[in-house]
Amino acid sequence: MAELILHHYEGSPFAHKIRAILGFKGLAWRSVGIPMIMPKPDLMPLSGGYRRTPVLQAGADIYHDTQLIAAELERRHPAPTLYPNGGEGMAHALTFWADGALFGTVTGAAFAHIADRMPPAFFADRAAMRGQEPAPPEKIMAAAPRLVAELNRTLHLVEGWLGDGRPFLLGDAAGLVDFSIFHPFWMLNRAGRKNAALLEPFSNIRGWLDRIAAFGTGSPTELDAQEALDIARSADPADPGESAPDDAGPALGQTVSVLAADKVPEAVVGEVVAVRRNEVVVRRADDRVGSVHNHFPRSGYIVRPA
Ligand SMILES: N[C@@H](CCC(=O)N[C@@H](CS)C(=O)NCC(=O)O)C(=O)O
Repeated sequence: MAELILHHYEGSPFAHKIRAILGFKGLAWRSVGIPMIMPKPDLMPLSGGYRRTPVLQAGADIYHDTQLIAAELERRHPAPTLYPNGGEGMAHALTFWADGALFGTVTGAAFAHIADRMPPAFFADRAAMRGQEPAPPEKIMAAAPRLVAELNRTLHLVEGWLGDGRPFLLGDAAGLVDFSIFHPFWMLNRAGRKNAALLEPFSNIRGWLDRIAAFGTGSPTELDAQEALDIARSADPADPGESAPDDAGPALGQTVSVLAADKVPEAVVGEVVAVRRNEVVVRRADDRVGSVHNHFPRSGYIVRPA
């Protein structure tokens, strides 16, 4: 089976969700460091323009979005399961809350404390990603009291959730719900003393964060970006599997663009080679990697004829 290659950077919370899942499942993986901001010249041939972090590669198959990356890791390595107690639906529903509202609340408060210490290029890059003008650090920081109050409400909610002494959010076994809710707090904890201090009053959360951290991040070994491209080039994409087309989805063989619904301008264009309830696979070619299959979730993505 092709090696798992994660394209990521150390400080990325979404990448840490996947690193923690790799640890939970006890997997060996190859680690390719990518820049935190654009340009990402060694990622683009694989991703077809998708710029977000992380990206998972297995040979000539490229998986986008932690929603689909987690599902793919579960498919390849089902034990231990990310969906204990049959909680797959609950895990994905809570992941939408965690990746959206919770992540926004935590990053809002965290950046309000450290905006003056962040490189201006970071805010310029993220604003450009959303087609906006960067906000000045003073403006970001002025919102701190409101954003911290909002975060505190969320922290009380999770603290109470763990209040009956359960080790993990859905009971005795850890699962996707834990990793999805963990990664924003992991980021908060390492974003300076003022941010880490926000977690101090919440002992249930701190104990739970320690239990998740104890899973580690598996066994990574570094891989040069060019080698990752060579691996894709010398591999054939795997059989994309059975399709289950539906009226709302694209047809097999159609050339489509796949765009994140939150309007990050990164449409990936390719020919549909598989479509299922929550996955679309497109084939594209690039001089540096040959033919590859890019896998996207359908939830949160707009797939249109190109
Ligand atoms: N829905 C995406 C969100 C990923 C995301 O927003 N990642 C951040 C880094 S933590 C990102 O891509 N930032 C811009 C970049 O790295 O270029 C996922 O689950 O993978």
